[in-house]
Amino acid sequence: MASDIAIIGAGYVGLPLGVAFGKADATVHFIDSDEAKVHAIAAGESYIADVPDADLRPLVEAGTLTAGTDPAAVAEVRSILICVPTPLSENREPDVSIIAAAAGAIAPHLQRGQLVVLESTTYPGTTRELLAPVLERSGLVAGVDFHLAMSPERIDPGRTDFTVRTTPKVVGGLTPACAERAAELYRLCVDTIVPVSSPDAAELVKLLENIFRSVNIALVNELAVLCHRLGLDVWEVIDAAATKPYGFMRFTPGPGLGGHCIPIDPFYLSWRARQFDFQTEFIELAGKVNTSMPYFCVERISHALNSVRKAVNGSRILVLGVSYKPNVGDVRESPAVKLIELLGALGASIAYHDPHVPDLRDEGLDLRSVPLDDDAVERADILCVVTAHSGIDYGDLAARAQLVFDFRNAVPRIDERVHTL
Ligand code: SAJ
Repeated sequence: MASDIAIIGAGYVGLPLGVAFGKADATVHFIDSDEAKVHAIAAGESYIADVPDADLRPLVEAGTLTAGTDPAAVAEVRSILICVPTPLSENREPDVSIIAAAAGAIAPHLQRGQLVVLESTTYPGTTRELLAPVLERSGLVAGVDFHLAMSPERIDPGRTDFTVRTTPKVVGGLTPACAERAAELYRLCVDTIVPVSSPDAAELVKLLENIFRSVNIALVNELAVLCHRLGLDVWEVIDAAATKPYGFMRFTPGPGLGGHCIPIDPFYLSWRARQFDFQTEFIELAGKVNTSMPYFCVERISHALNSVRKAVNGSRILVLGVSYKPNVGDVRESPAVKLIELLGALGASIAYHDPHVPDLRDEGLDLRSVPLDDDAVERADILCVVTAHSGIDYGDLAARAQLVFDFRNAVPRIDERVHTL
């Protein structure tokens, strides 16, 4: 029985999207090169925190969701969604090779009348200039023989207040007919469709969303450094500014920028802009400020230890929270990892506690999360709150610790032992 939809890439974007379509009674076939993912789906076992087994299993058992590794299966479906990673290369340039590989795998099996949608975050022009020509190796013409559109993913891991259905979906088609065909598909599982004039516009919308965050986070990070010089409390200033009921959006400083979106996506646009002799100075400056924050934090930790006549070298430092943001276990691009590396290079003895991250072996660090027992807390020369997960009693920790550096304004400032950004 052919499925309605094939989803290429069953990761943190593809799996929740497929489940949302499945719940709307569309049949979905996941195609992923990772056999472990394929087997897990077939067993109704989710490997994505936001997708409970209770959502996945019934759809698999009903035959609504299936999975496989063979791209030839796309020949049987009406619509093909590409949800593959778009990382940066070694020299911080867009790496769209995974999109190209997915398109190359689809092309031999592409059928007349099918719809192909790219969901991966990428630079404006990717759909038209990279995806279309590879798919046209099929002999079919994009926008004529098959529909082609771009609809950027807006899956936010860990978020529960907005779902696939309640998050508006931007859609840009190669032609108006392509856009309408894509909109018709997404209406199955999304309440609000936002049509834009082209795939390029849709690609740029997503980048603007994430560059907006990167630049504003850099702004408050720069303010945090300035406030330290001025002897002002950056948290007080931001909290008071956030009382403005209009024209302001609260961002908070921290040890840097983590995750697989915000530190990466802006450089897809700055790379593309350079092809048009254009310097995206905001993006570059934001990147400079955000990547400088772990170094600033090391300086602040050093000064805090100095205030009790200790050096970083030889100090026992307990890092609290190493994932890239609260209440997730993802450590990709996490500034905590950079911070640990820098402190280790200065001779500190590092331990960490993170209930969501059992170990840091994948980050090249021979460290496992330690329990927050008295020994760990009281033996530490300084306890550093780098990512403030929920469910931790920061006040109790502050009372037990010798010294605290709080990078997230999570610790009650009970006395002068608690230092903050
Ligand atoms: N961060 C700060 N200060 C802030 C906000 C974030 O230092 O005020 C840091 C975080 O600690 C983290 C990094 O920036 O290290 C990124 O945080 P994020 O809140 O932007 O979370 P992400 O990376 O998961 O971004 C995702 C994005 N979602 C999609 O791409 C679909 C982003 O567009 C969302 O706006 C964001 O989640 C969100 O709002 O949670």
